[in-house]
Amino acid sequence: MSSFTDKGKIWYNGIFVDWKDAKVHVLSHGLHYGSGVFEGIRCYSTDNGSFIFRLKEHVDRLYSSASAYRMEIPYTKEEIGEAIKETVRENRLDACYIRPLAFFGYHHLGLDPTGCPVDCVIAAWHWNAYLGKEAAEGGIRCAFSQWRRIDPATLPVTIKAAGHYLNSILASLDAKGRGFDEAILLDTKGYVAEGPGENIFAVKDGTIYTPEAESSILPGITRASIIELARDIGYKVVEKQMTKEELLSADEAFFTGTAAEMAPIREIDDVLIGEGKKGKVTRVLQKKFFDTLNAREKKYMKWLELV
Ligand code: PPE
Repeated sequence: MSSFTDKGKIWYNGIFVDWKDAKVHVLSHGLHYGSGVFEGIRCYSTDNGSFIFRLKEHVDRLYSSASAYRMEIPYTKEEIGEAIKETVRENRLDACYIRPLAFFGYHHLGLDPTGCPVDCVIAAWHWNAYLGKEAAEGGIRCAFSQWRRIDPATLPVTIKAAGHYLNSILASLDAKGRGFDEAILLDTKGYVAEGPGENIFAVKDGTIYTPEAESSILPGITRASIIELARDIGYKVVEKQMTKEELLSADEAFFTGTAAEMAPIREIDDVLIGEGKKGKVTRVLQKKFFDTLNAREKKYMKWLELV
């Protein structure tokens, strides 16, 4: 995990401040209760300029996340979209990861955040290979976590709220502590849900499976993109409940996510998935996906927004 370099500017409530000056009060509501919502967005450098992948969808999700917690972001979606692009430009970044965050700020403590200001920040930096340099090619080793994915009856799991990530942190610490690259969380019923920060797919006899959007998952923007690309190529994609056994006996499995991009899973709990290497379907999809991100697919240029 690479640490920050402290260089650059962060967009903070409408103005750019030096990286080291982007601070909050220790009694900010969001710090105590995780009452913040955020996004993870990627920008890619291509021969035709730098493009942000599915900016509109990410901004839309940020606002849905906020509304689940009755948080009113004091900017329009257009203003936030523009500020995201400006942050990339201001920092003279080409390929980067972008993290917009809105949180209940400093005013009072106590669980009802009504009256706390809504503070907004946008930071951007180089964040390569979330699951390690070799992941995209060689695949990763996963473990089923002892922690179950948060349940829709407990939290609005389909949105990206800061506090929800304590569940992901526990799963991640658990898997990494046992020497694995990443965790896989089951839902409270015992079906496969997702990774701590990734959606999961399996391939069996040429058909692609992924847990349905209604289950305990964050329905990822990468997930939706992969489903669309796969169907356009001609693969059958089925969104349904997936048992542990179905995943373990798959021919191929992979993770998708903004930070993780697309990473083959070669092993789960020391059981090889298929041949224990990047599978055929994964290879085809990954190429299509990376070509799309790099503005080499005319059909999907609709997903790219020029910085
Ligand atoms: N599930 C979870 C729980 C999740 O956090 C992410 C994104 C996804 C699925 C995939 O969603 P999408 O990025 O829209 O395809 N995780 C973000 C945060 C990761 C982090 O460690 O921080 C991300 O990838 O940006």
